[in-house]
Amino acid sequence: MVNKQFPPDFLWGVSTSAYQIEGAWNEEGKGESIWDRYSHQPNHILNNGNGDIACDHYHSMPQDVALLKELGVKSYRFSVSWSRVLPLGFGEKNQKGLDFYKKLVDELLSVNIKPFITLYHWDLPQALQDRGGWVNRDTVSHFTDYANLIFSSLADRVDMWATHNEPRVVSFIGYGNATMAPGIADFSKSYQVTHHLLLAHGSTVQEYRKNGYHGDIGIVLDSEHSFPASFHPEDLLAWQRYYEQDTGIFTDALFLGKYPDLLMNWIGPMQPEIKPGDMEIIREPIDFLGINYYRGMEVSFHQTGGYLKCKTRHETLPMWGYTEMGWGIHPKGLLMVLKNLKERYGDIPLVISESGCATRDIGDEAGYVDDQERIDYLRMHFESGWHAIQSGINLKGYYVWSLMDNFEWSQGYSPRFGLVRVNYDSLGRIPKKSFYWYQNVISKNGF
Ligand code: GCO
Repeated sequence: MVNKQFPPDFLWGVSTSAYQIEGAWNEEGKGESIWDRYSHQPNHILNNGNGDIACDHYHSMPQDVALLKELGVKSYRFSVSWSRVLPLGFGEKNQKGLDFYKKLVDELLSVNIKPFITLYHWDLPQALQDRGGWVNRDTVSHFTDYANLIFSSLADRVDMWATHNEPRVVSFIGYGNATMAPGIADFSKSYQVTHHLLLAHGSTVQEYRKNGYHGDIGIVLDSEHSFPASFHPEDLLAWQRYYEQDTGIFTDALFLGKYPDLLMNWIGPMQPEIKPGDMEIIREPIDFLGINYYRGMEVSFHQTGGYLKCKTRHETLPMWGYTEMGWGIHPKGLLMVLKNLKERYGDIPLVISESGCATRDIGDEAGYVDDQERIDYLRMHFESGWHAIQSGINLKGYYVWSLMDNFEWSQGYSPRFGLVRVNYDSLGRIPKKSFYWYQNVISKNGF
């Protein structure tokens, strides 16, 4: 029996990203990206892992599309590797790289799966990093040109696009605490990087419209459910700074055309340089907002809590513990994040563009994983999605992270997020119990 039925055109999907699955890091003309460079340097990645081979998706793409077909997803979210199609980030294109994505799109369409393409999932071409990366305003126009190249090759058959994935991670982790590429430990750059990422987003959306494409274009942000530890004014203000840096700096810019005052006043001289007209570009209306949701976070004031003076604590369900990432499990938080977005910015179409968890995942002799924990996690979060729809939130789809186990950035291959187990020695794929559970949810359009 199905208790929680979803709307008929609901987009059940799964997500991946290029660097995390493709491998073939220097094959068939691909240029070096900042993730290639960063992971090839010692001590950046757990066990000195890297994405050189990853899941070898570049070579086993048809097999992976067959898995998607078996799963029954309506849509598949993946990203294009910029340096695979433009090895230097600009100039000469690499036709073989473009052909790979064309073939992927053709395969997906042949089995009725709607491609959802992310243009930037963190893998800047290294040649652009050498020119200053996202601190350099020129990267904005290089990104727009790159996007145009992809649109001209694929936008006739692809009608769902995200400019960036989680720009916060690029700005504040790539450039702030440096545990992600390009590994620059300098928060004073983070705000200029944020501004340029958003500018690149806005100008790409404008190009998309100008060229008359008729699909949907948006952006993907990560949003935790954060909340203050108490009603003490110091905690409330600490939480507000935290929230504005985590989410508000992006959403206020995208939907209100301004950066949040409290945070801007707090960071003072680190404020970005904004040229006249920039905020109008950033505010260019989008067709949907993608939200990656993973966890709940309690925030309190702490005198030595970094320059934001915040301390965080993962909030998890009673008796549940934490995922293998150490993240708190907070399904209701998803509903709260969506409600909050609607309250602040109005009735924007929303998509859960990522949601999932890393679990302990021990395979049996055949490699089969009985990942009941993942099923429980997903069911509770789907339930929040369902409640969101019942309460009138315009939620269009739900993409599970991830189709298969893959390269989890600085944590290497240790956390496993997949519905499909990847044996990293043989590169074989073995669907887990959660794969079959999700297959059933999709086929019934509910659970
Ligand atoms: C992100 C990325 C994914 C991660 C996933 C699990 O959200 O960080 O989009 O690449 O792998 O979120 O951490």
